[in-house]
Amino acid sequence: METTIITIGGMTCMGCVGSVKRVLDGFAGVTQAEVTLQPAQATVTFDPAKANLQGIKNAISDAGYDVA
Ligand code: 9UX
Repeated sequence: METTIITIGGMTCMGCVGSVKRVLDGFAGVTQAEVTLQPAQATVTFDPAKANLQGIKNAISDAGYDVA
């Protein structure tokens, strides 16, 4: 497993946090996801054989939030 912290822009309330959390929990290969508003970030643990960081970032971006 690999754990990474992704800084997320555009999350303004706990509803946003829930939306991002849902996206991450539903992403194949992600085994654990913690999302916080302050700081606005996600701590994601995933199986590198099943998911990659860019794919995870794209999913967050597709949900309407900003990732570097
Ligand atoms: Mo809160 Mo976020 O009303 O997309 S859910 S701003």
